[in-house]
Amino acid sequence: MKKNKFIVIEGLEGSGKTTACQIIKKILLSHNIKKIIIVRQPGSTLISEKIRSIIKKDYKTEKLNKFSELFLLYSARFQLMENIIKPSLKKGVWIISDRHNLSSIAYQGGGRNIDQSLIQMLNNLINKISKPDLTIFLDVSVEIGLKRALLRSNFDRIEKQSKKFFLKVRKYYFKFLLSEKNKIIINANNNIKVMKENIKNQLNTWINKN
Ligand code: Z5A
Repeated sequence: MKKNKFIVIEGLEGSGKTTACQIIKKILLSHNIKKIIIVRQPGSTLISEKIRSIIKKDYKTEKLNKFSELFLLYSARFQLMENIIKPSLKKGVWIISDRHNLSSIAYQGGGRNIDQSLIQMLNNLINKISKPDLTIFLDVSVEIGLKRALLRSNFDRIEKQSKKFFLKVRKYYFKFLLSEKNKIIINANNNIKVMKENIKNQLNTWINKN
């Protein structure tokens, strides 16, 4: 039987991460892997979901400081790692996580210009709890991603950022993906059917090898 793994999905808004999590779950089930949980970041614990709503809401009369945003995101991540991911991995459960450390490198480091050494320090603490076995990056253009996100619902606080912000986020994703050993990059500009086939082919190959 295969050892359980911690799989992370990353990408810009509208890249299809939520859709891909369900696709990945079905692929795992086809390998007779039954113990699977899907989590989202920030979120997926009681406290982390409360933090998520603070992060997404535009309070209008009070701007969320970029360091407050960073530490809130990591507070949510520590809650999730300690309370859900670590115990589940111990029980042999496969984890599919919608976003993880790389989002903070790209959004807070790239988008908000926070020093990467601070983010790296926090990532090191998170990685001590557990490190992902695989990162699947859904690569969508900023224009297509935002168009999809807008079709789905009104923009939240972060989605209201400028195109320049998201171009920097995308640039940082790629800069840091270079050093990521276990990764799969999927062209997410394609329609869902093509994206699904690409994920299926690459993930099946990875599962058979690992
Ligand atoms: N954030 C951060 O700054 N730092 C961090 O460390 C972390 C997060 C962890 C989370 O909000 C916000 O937190 C996010 C980054 C920040 N903010 N922004 N902006 P979220 O979870 O609400 O947003 P998101 O993570 O960006 O996800 P999303 O907007 O929900 O998009 P998605 O999950 O990638 O896509 P989807 O829901 O699967 O698809 C969106 C729509 O497009 C939907 O109608 C689909 O049917 C459609 N879709 C999906 N794929 C396709 C393809 N291939 N073709 C056509 N249509 C498609």
